[in-house]
Amino acid sequence: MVINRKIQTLDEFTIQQMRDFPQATGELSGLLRDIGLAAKRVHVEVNKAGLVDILGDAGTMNVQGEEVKKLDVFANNQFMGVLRHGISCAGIGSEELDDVVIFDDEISNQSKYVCLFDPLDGSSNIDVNVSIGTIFSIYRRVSEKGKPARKEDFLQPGNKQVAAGYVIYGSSTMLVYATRRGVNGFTLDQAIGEFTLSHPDIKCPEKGKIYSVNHGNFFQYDEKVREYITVCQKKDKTNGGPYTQRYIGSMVADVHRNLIKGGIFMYPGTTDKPKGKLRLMYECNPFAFIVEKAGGKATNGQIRILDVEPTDVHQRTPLFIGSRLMMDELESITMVP
Ligand code: P6P
Repeated sequence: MVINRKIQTLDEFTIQQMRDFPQATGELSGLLRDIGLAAKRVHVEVNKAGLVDILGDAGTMNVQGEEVKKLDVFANNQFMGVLRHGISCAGIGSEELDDVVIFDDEISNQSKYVCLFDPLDGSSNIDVNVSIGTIFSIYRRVSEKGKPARKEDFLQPGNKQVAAGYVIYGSSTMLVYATRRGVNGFTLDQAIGEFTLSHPDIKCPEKGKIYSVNHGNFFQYDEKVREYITVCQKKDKTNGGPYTQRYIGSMVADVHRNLIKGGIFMYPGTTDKPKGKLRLMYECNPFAFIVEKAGGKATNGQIRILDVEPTDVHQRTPLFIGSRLMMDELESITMVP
């Protein structure tokens, strides 16, 4: 009997990856499966969000008599819960947590990895039904296995990431993750309740025609950034200009679109916020890892995002990320002495 192997679930894919690497312990595969499980639970709640008024607003009791939590707190608790009770993670950092949480139990202390999360990025868009997402970053711990994880495990530069990914809760729910072996996308098949491989070996087009930036901050951007944005707007046969401007205001949605179609996303520093708005450790580093593995580039305007030495879990950074040739065009304007 021939088994239909065409539809490969996330679990089957991660197990296949493990079989291809006999020396692998399976911890990373297990960690990714845990994240997939939590993502499915968040998917269910996010898709009910429109009904929250019927079920009761966050902070109230719903019809089942349960306290309705804010969705980003709910998402944080789901990811923290599956990882704390799994066997592959020694602790997490999260946008929703003031400081890192070290799991410090016998099993977790034996784990090789720590994770950083933005559990529900763009959650302010939920009320207007705009796509939102979860972003995650995975590091091998540098502290001694067998003992509790330590703060330095979480403050490693992005070039030390073992894996990174995101979940986009949009027209469909997709989980995209990258390892050193490449970038793969899985779409949630609700008929079987599994993420199934839908976008194998994602490559970011080296050129695109979409630029994403918040024009409302235009006059607060550096002069060279404003010059590049003007280049994007000009008719020019040499670069295919003018480009199309698309800005959803949800990083996961904007960067995912550019990863698939080609494009550049910018959240520059402004006069009010010289470091920009986006967080290095659980927004910019994971996306920089993914986009670089797909053939694109990501900088803070001066250096590779992945080479920034972190000092705080919640530090912010300007971000320029996307198609290689568009990033080169940006740098030809903004990085000249
Ligand atoms: P602005 C959402 O709040 C977020 O953190 C990112 O997802 C998004 O790219 C950015 O902020 C949008 O910020 O200032 O343009 O509204």
